[in-house]
Amino acid sequence: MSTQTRERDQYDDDGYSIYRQVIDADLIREASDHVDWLLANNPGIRPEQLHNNLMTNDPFWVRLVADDRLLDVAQQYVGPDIALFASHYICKPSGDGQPVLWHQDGSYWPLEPMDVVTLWLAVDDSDVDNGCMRVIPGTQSTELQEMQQNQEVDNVLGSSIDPQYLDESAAVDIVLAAGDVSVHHPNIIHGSTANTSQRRRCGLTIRYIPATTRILTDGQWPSAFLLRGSAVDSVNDYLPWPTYQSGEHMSFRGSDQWPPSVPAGP
Ligand SMILES: O=C(O)CCC(=O)C(=O)O
Repeated sequence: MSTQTRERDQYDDDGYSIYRQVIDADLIREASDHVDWLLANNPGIRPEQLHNNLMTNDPFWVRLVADDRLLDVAQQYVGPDIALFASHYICKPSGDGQPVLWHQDGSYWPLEPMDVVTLWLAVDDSDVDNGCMRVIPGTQSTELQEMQQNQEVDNVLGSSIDPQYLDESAAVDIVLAAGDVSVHHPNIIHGSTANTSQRRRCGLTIRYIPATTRILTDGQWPSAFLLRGSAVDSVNDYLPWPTYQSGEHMSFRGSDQWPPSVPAGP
């Protein structure tokens, strides 16, 4: 049985929590190199839009989201059998980094039940000046609403929540140092402003599900990996962990031995 932590208590009360210095500087450096590598290999994609469809065959990405320190945090929310649903670098370049308008994540997701948690790993220091994430505490109890198309300004999602659900005066800034992690609930109303500073603001969103949550998809979901524990029979089809190929993938510490032995299937 998992122990209730101070962070978990805050999540239950407010819909979010913060864990300091989860990932060491060397791995954060590799994550930052990974963003540069992805951008070089995917010309034309904005750095806010590095999505999980790019990770199906990316050993470093899987290595990062399967890091035991992140899974130990995720386990406090989803239990010991952990799969990945989605992951996305939101890398706001200096000067013209796009905002993420106020929204609820679960409204976009084909999950049944909506049992899922997001970890947001700071790849750069993230603060008010470079457009850190902002949350409205307590709104995890707001039912999921349909998001509305919104192109008033260039923005990452192209949609936002109806303003009637929004009390921006209650927003809290999630200020993180590189290597810190924030955790948020799929219903919490959150977003972030544009990055007009001279510093990049990069974070990796990681959406973890318990093996009991079904991904509703017609085909193979591009980032369905079993990361810890066991699968549940007939719930999801999981992808094999990608094998590192020199020259095809970004090299990283331990890449020649990647993947290690994978968790047992059903
Ligand atoms: O990175 C951001 O600014 C927003 C992140 C977000 O909306 C999310 O993780 O769901």
